[in-house]
Amino acid sequence: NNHKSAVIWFTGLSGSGKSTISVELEKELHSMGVCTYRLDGDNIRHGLNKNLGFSPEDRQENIRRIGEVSKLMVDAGLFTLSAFISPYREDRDEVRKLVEDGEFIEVFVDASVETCESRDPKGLYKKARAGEIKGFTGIDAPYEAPVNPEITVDTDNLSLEESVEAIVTYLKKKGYL
Ligand code: GGZ
Repeated sequence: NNHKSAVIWFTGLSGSGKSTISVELEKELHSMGVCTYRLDGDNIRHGLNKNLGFSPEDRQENIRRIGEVSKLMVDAGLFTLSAFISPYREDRDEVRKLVEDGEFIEVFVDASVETCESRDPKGLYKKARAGEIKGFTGIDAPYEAPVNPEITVDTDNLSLEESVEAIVTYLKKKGYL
């Protein structure tokens, strides 16, 4: 149980695989005796951030609050897995600045809009195409890909297991685990 804590920040389009990968990574970390906490839309957007929508301003405030919570979790010694679209580079960089050097590990979950749209597990892309959801990331709202992420997982081509493995390998190589 001798590890440095950090926030593993997953960014990517809806349907890119952020949540799925974070759930599997968490299982892997637990099997190694690492304490974690996972933040995602289910436990944040229905509670702490239930007054926020999807305008650029609300997304910025969403990410700011999640960044502050992530910092608290890291201070508590937890590996914090945060999975949010976080489409704006500047907002992600603000979170990076909030924590100590080496405590922010940005994971770009890289899948093309075409791939995400073909998965469309909740039918949201279909609704966005039909104009029933306005300002949907990747359709009529921007997604700014990271320029220098610590890790990129290309989920167009990697399996879930391979994606998790790539992150674990990074964490070991950098001495987090
Ligand atoms: C993008 C939206 C939108 C719009 C609702 N744009 O696949 P999901 O359903 O579960 O993931 C998406 C989630 C995005 O919330 P985040 O907090 O991660 O977004 S951000 O970081 O940009 O603040 C999607 C659903 O909410 N959703 N409307 N317009 N995704």
